[in-house]
Parts: sequence; structure tokens; C-alpha cells
Amino acid sequence: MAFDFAAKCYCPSCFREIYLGECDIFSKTENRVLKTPKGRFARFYVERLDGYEYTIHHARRICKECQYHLPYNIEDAVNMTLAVVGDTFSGKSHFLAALIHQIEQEWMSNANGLASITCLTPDVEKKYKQNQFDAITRGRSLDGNQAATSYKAKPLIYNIVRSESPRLPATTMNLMIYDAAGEDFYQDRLTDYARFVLRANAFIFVADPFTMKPITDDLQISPSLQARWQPIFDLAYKRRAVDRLNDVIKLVQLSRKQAIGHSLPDTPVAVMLSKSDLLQYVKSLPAPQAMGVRPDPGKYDPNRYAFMQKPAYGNFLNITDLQQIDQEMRAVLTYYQQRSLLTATARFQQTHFFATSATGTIPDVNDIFPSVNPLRCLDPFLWILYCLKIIGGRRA
Ligand SMILES: Nc1nc2c(ncn2[C@@H]2O[C@H](COP(=O)(O)OP(=O)(O)OP(=O)(O)O)[C@@H](O)[C@H]2O)c(=O)[nH]1
Ligand SMILES: [Mg+2]
Ligand SMILES: [Zn+2]
Repeated sequence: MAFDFAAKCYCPSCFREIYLGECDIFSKTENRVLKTPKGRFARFYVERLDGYEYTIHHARRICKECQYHLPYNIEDAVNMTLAVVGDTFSGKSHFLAALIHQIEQEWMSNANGLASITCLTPDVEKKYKQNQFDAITRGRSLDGNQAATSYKAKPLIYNIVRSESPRLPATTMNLMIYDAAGEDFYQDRLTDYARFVLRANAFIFVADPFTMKPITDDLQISPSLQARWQPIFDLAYKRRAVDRLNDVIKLVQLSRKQAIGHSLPDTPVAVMLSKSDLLQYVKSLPAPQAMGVRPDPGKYDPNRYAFMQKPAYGNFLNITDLQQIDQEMRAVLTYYQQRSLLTATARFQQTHFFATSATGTIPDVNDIFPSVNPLRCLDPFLWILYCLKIIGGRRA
């Protein structure tokens, strides 16, 4: 067997395996290549990009295959890929815009210094913040993603550094988050246009309540909104969240040479009901007590589901709170005849159910959200960080 000791990584944009020592070093300050490693043994020497000169140049390696500017710390950090997967219209992009907002406003402001999170792709973050979250807060829905025309992706990359205490060494991770158009997750397009799925270390599967007829039939909304939404429901009923999940997992297992039905022990799978604000408008859903999932009266109004109430976020994952949400969602999905989602995920070793609302409210007949207050978009994200051992968890 031949051993290859040279440092390699997967490019976050083209997903090819590259030798870091062979990549050009680029100056962001002067917008030019500073150095091109040469020679037969170039791949065995990965020059550090710290020091005075490289710092003033904001030096980055660029991928040999696709010219993507790699994160400056790619050789030092653990690099993890998070794929947000869901059908067209399921709410992926609204969720990501709201998540970025909640990371800043509700997590980092409470996580008192033991964790720090820095975005390494400010241009992508700006797109979500300015074009997207700001648009949502002005009440406007975002347009759907365009189907991709290139295999190259532009992830949102966060560098997360965390230490359990000031005395312990810090752990550092680059989390690369990918969003794509719903149609790019179909089998015939995925291998060309959503390759990040095959490299994913964690998944958020977005399940759209619009596709669940027992839920939409139970909505108590104005006749004008009902008339506005009916054609959207009719289209949505043709899509089943569970089909997307099953198809995607099948391809992942094929690419990893795993048997179909493998339990994916190292891959957290979050199943997230999006647009959970819709459930404030259902007629027949029994109260939590009647479903055997009463929220802790010390923290929440016990007569309302905890997934509809705002938690407080801190340094640690609140395991008790998320177990409550998992139980509630399993009960609610069973009540609304969506057991197929529970069955499809039963074989995974690390799986959890969530409910999130990017907006906190439903839009009016003109598609305007009267107010925007994201709810629980941090839950699946923090659970994944916990599963990947980047943050700790506590029972409260
Ligand atoms: N009520 C409610 N509606 C939402 C929420 N998030 C998204 N929507 C609606 O769902 C529609 C689709 O949301 P997107 O985030 O664009 O969906 P997507 O999964 O990114 O869709 P593609 O990019 O086409 O694959 C939007 O037009 C919103 O009106 C939410 O939290 N609550
Ligand atoms: Mg989208
Ligand atoms: Zn590349």
C-alpha cells in the first residue's frame, strides 16, 4: 500500500480533494498571486499563512481546481459540512437568514466569552443579512433560489472557537453551511449541483407543513388567505419531505460505500418542521397535556407547546429543552399522520426533531409578514454543534 503523508483537504466549493502545499498563495490586499509553489515535492510542504507579511496581505490559498479562495485556517481547523436539505418552497433560505440573525442576537450575546464565532465568508453572510433578513423584516418574502448551473458552491463559513473553561485549550472548527434550490436535491441533479450533500457531516432536513394535508386542512385562516394559499397547497401536496430525505440519504450511503439502512453513527440528522408559526392557527390539535408532553411550568406556559415559546440561549445546549421539543414534534407529527418521517429516521443513531419559524408569524393575503421575530432557528444548529462536540450540553 502506498502512503500519502501530504496534507490534503476537500475544497468547500468544488469538493475535489486538493493538496494544500500545491495551492497558489493569493494576496487579498493586492488582488494578485503572491507565490506559486513549484517542484515535485511541493505538496509535502504546507507553508503557514501567519506572520507579518502574510497578515498584511490577508493571504489565502486558492483551490488548484476551481480557484476558490480557501479559508485562511483550512489546515488548522476541523472542517465540517452542514447541508440544509429540503424541497422547493420548504423554507431553507428564510431559515438560514433567521439563523444568522439569531446567532448574533440571541446566542453570541449570551454565550459570555467561552465561545466565539466569526464568519469567514462576509460576502455570503452579507447576502443573507442585507438582501434577505432585512427584506424579511420589511415584511417581504424572499424569492426561491435559482437552480444551479455550476457544480461550484458558495458556502457560508463560520469559524467557531470554544473552550470549556479559560484554563482548557480551545477547540476550533470551520462550519460550512450550504443552501441550494429545492430542485437541485433531486437525484438527477444532486450529483452535479448539490455535491456538498455527499460530503456532509451533518444534515438539517426541512419538512414543510404546506406539504402535509392534515395540517393545512386543519388551519383556521381567513377565507381570502385560504383562497390565496389553496393553489400553493395543491402544488405542495405533490412533494413529500420524507421522499427527499430518503433519496438524499440513499445517495449519501452509496457514495460512502455504506449499506442501505446504515445508522450513520457519525452524522447528526436534524428533522425540522419549518413555518411552525402555522401551528398557532390549527383547530383540532389537542393541548400538550392531552398529548402527554406538558412543558415545564417553571419555564414555560404549560398550556402551550414549548416549540411555540421562546427559550433562553446560553453557553451550553439545553438538553432537557430539546428533548421536550423532540417529544412534542413526534407527538404532533403522529397526530397529523406524518409517521413516515418518524419511521424514516428511526434507524439513525443521532437524530432529533425540531420546529422552527423564520418569521414568527404567517403572512397576510398580500404576502407581507406583519412582524418578524424568528423562533427556535438556533435549536437544530446548536444541537448539531453539540453532536459534533464543539459545544457542551447540560440538563436544566
Ligand atoms: N409562515 C411562514 N412562512 C415562511 C417561513 N419561512 C418561509 N416561509 C414562506 O415559504 C416560502 C418559501 O421559503 P424559502 O425560504 O424561499 O424556501 P426555499 O426552501 O429556500 O425554496 P427554494 O430556494 O425554492 O428551494 C416563502 O415564500 C415564505 O413566504 C416561516 O417561517 N413562516
Ligand atoms: Mg431558497
Ligand atoms: Zn475547488
